[in-house]
Amino acid sequence: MSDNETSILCAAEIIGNSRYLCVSTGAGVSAESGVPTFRGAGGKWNTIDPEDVATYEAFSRDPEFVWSFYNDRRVNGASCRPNPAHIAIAQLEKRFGDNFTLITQNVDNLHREAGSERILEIHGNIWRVRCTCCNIEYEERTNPLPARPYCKTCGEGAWIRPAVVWFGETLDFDLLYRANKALESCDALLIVGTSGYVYPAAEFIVIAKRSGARVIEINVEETPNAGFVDAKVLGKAGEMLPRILSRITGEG
Ligand code: BV8
Repeated sequence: MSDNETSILCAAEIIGNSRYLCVSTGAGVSAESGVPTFRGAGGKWNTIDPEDVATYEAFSRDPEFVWSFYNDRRVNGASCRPNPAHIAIAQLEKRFGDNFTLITQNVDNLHREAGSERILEIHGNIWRVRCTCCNIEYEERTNPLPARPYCKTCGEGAWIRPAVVWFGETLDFDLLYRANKALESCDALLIVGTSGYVYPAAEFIVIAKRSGARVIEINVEETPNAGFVDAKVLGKAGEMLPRILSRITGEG
């Protein structure tokens, strides 16, 4: 049996025998849907400096340039659909019921479109906007948005921004509190498609391990988490997750 097959079996055993499952996802879970990742081969940050487009300072300096970056992602995102990884995670949620929490760094909405409901979008959502004047937040599906998008309430001159968390901005306290509670409660943490580079998400494995959870990681390459995981599944999330799920359900 290959090492990876052994890891798939080990992952299925951990999840199948756990009481409370936490899943933490990054950009890699959406790669097979056509959403570019940030780091690694073809990563967004290989050609664009995050400081130029994903900070409040960048937006204050040149909001049109920042919106051109997010409009490109919205236009690309409109043609992206959930892949088998998103669907498998939604099926795991159905299996675990209230003893399940999905924490995602992704802003692409694909977990919701796949049917996930117990989801914490800790970095926000690219289909939501927030007014920089009145602070109202709402879903805005106009795609692409105008080069200079303004608040639907305040009107001309009142810029809206993407309702996402930029570097240097704090995460929503309630979301972070709920994520930490779930990580402290789980006895299995499944980490899918994250480079483990961005904080505070990079620390989720520490919280879960400290609480006694066993950890599985699915990635196409080794990450800094490698030394801490109980099962390391090397492969594409869209291929590995259905294989793990079928082992759990006895169909595989
Ligand atoms: C904060 C939203 C308080 C916008 C994003 C402690 C130490 C050092 C630095 C810090 C720290 N605390 C805070 C910081 C600063 C900063 C940070 O972490 N910097 C990094 C660069 C070191 N953090 C913050 O500013 C956070 N705020 O902590 O507030 C504070 C503030 C200042 C100072 C102290 C405390 C806010 C961070 C949120 C930033 N916003 N996104 C947007 O999307 O436009 S982050 C951005 O990166 C995305 O959300 C993305 O999801 C996220 C993380 O990246 P990944 O998801 O991991 O994606 P990546 O491309 O890196 O990796 C993809 C992985 O998938 C790879 O491993 C690849 O191998 C794998 N893969 C590819 N294909 C597949 C696959 N795996 C499986 N299957 C496949 N098919």
